[in-house]
Amino acid sequence: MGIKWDNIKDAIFTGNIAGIPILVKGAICDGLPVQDILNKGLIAGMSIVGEKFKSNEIFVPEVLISAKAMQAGLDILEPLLVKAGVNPMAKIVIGTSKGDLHDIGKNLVSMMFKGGGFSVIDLGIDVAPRRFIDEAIKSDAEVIAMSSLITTSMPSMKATINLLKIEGLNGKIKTIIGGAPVTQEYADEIGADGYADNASSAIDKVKELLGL
Ligand code: B1M
Repeated sequence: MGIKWDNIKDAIFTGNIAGIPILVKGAICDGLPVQDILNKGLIAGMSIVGEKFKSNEIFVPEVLISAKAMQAGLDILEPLLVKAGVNPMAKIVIGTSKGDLHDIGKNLVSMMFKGGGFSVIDLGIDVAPRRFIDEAIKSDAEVIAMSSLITTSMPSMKATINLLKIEGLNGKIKTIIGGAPVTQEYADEIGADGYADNASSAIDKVKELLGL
């Protein structure tokens, strides 16, 4: 069945948004386990995308198209995975911090998390500290991921981490931050558990934080 995984991986890598649903449905009809279709097909394809993105062999437009292809595959697999009782690796609440309307990078990170096997609750843009925390508690999430593209929205990330500390949730719910003006130094300064400078390293960082 090697060729089937290669077909799916290639379709993710080349961003074949129309082809992925056909390939995934074909694999399901052939009786292949949904977990294998996810891991050996879609996630393996997205890993290649992540590696090539990291090494500057491909760039944001290609990654966005691959991410859309990934989403098209996940949309078909998701109900089957739930039915099969396959648990996602962990739950992540993600959003762009309060005062900030930029969402392209956040969407990319969100898609990469989904592609990496995480369950993602995307709160969108302009997300206040209280909302991040309420949603993380409600959904029993292990991670809050915050994106900021403008310096004026960075203090809101600090406010979220401070609120987590006040509520005794710091450490129980891990925090990861990122976005163009954000740095490792800033993450250290505000007490974030993790920092990543791009979407693929965000996956590595969350896995590291959760010991996965
Ligand atoms: Co605005 N904008 N913008 N903008 N915008 C920037 C960010 C800016 C750097 C442009 C500039 O002046 N050179 C500047 C910020 C300056 C600063 O504070 N340092 C700026 C400004 C000033 C503004 C406005 C204030 C302009 C105005 O109204 N006068 C305004 C702010 C509105 C607001 O948010 N309140 C504004 C508005 C807009 C648009 C609405 C027009 C549009 C956003 C559309 C949208 O997002 N839907 C926009 C855009 C497109 C940009 C630029 C041109 C591109 C941003 C982008 O999408 N990059 C940007 C200049 C630039 O960056 N070259 C700029 C592509 C994206 C894939 O990269 O988001 O960096 P990025 O995400 C990366 C990494 O950062 C990382 O992974 C991603 C993939 O590698 N990452 C994470 C991101 N989040 C992460 C989270 C993680 C980990 C990694 O963990 C949780």
